[in-house]
Amino acid sequence: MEGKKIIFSGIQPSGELTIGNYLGALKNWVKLQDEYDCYFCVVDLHAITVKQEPKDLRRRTLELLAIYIAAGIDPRKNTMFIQSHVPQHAEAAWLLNCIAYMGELQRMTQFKDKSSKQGSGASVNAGLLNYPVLMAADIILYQTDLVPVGKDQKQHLELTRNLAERFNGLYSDTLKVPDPYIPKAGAKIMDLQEPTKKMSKSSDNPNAYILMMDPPEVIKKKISRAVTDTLGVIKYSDEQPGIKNLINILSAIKGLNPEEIELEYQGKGYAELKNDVAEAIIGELKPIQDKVKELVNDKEYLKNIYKEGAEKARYIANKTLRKMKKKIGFIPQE
Ligand code: ATP
Ligand code: LTN
Repeated sequence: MEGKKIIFSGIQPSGELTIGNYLGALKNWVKLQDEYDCYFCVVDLHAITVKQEPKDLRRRTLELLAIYIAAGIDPRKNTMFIQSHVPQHAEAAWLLNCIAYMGELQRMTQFKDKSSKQGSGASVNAGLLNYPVLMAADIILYQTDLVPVGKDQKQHLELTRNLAERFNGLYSDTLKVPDPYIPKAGAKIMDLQEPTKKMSKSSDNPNAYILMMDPPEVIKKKISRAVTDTLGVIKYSDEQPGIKNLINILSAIKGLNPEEIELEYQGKGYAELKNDVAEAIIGELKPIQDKVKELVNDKEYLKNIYKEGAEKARYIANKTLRKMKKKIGFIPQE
């Protein structure tokens, strides 16, 4: 592993995964695993910024690990673990919270969106505000070079960079300043019903998203109901956000440029495009779904992976945390 650049990324077990999570994040992780030393984390501490039913959180955490593996992340090559098993994350988050500004956290788009859903200021939990600081801690603990995420996380990455630079400025060079890695295709998969909004697993309308575990009939139905327009031509343009989104989905799955797809569908109708998009999604997801179903029943196998992953992660994370604490002026334990 020596000499390889380091990648860290994570997904929250806060709901069922959508094809947005898959095409924006997971599918790219699979491509990067050979070239980088990768840490892929199930970020359960982040998930509790919104209320979680304990038994659902337990089920989803294991299912998410199974999805990572089923999607093609090889547990022998990568470090895979559950965030709450590595207490250094919460501890480093505290250290960073003490150099983060209320103003910069309140300006985060995700905070503004999610806090407005939790009601008036008085009842918004502080975890939601501090969420990106914990994310920064996740990343800096591994001296991460690159963070593969969807476009919506770009602002959080900017904050991570600012916090790392601020820490280094205050206490001398300690933390690596990471770069985001945002894919060309699939960086922002849109809502199927309102194609100007990001596809989100927390949408109230199930027709708005496709889940990774949706069966083929459901995928076909949801794609056939996807909102398009009345122009009747297949063009990759902002004037046709619904069509653009379908082209993006196809492009991310097939590894083709949107322009190539546009050319292929010249003179063809929306029904044909929708049918092909549905078939492409089904073809991509089916083997993953079968593997997930098999893996979730093998609790011992999953346990071995997350135990071993956490051991390695704790060791690496602790090295950075120790340095941070020493520079701040805490007395080392030994
Ligand atoms: P929610 O939709 O409930 O706000 P989320 O799906 O955005 O949650 P995570 O589960 O933490 O939040 O997302 C994990 C990864 O998936 C991140 O890298 C994020 O950028 C990416 N992602 C999420 N939605 C999309 C999307 N619609 N298109 C592309 N990437 C996405
Ligand atoms: N905030 C991210 C999830 C996340 C993450 C991370 C992503 C938490 N910690 C570290 C990359 C690196 C989101 O997608 N909502």
